[in-house]
Amino acid sequence: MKMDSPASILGLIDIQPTFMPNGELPVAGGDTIVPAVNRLLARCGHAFATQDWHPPGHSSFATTHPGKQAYDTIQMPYGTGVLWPDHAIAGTPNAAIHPAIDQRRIEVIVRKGFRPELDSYSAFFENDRTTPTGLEGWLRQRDISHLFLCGLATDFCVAWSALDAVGAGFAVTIVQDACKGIGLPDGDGQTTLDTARRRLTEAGVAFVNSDDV
Ligand code: VGL
Ligand code: ZN
Repeated sequence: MKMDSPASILGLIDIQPTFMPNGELPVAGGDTIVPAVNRLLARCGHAFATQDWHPPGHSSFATTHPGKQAYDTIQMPYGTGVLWPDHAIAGTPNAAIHPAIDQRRIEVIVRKGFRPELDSYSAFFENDRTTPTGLEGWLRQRDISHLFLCGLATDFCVAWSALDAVGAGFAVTIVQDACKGIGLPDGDGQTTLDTARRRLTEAGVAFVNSDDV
């Protein structure tokens, strides 16, 4: 399926200044994907975007848990979670879609992570894995069957979105040069990028470069 097919959509995952150099949760090179994303937007048939959108004092912030540091892990009621620097505060300029992104083709924007007690990486489900964002229904009602994903971060919100999309029955292609990852240690000398790449490949997610879609 091609990206400009009526059944395809380009998904922009969390392309927000908060995840870029000078942001609160900087992803190395996060700003460098913007030109490639704009080129993809100019060529796609449809597009959606997500925004990480947290209230102050969110449960995923290390500052909410006395004695904890950013990038520590913690037991949440729904499983192990990573604690992050305060980031993506709803309504702040750094939580906006990056101002250099050409939004003309973006048909719907999904915000996630706004429940104080629940973190949210995926565009489809919050991290309890049961609370839906509504995106799946929107895509189905629009007869979309193939997602092309780009954005931040490859090993967290892009990866979780891609795996949930596969689980929901969509074909998924990750545009790898239009993504950047965080890469936290993940045991056995592996990083979260290694783990994500393995899981995504096993799930049948395809990887392409933006010049090849
Ligand atoms: C993200 C960590 C925390 C992401 C969001 O967009 O990948 N990562 N919140
Ligand atoms: Zn977040």
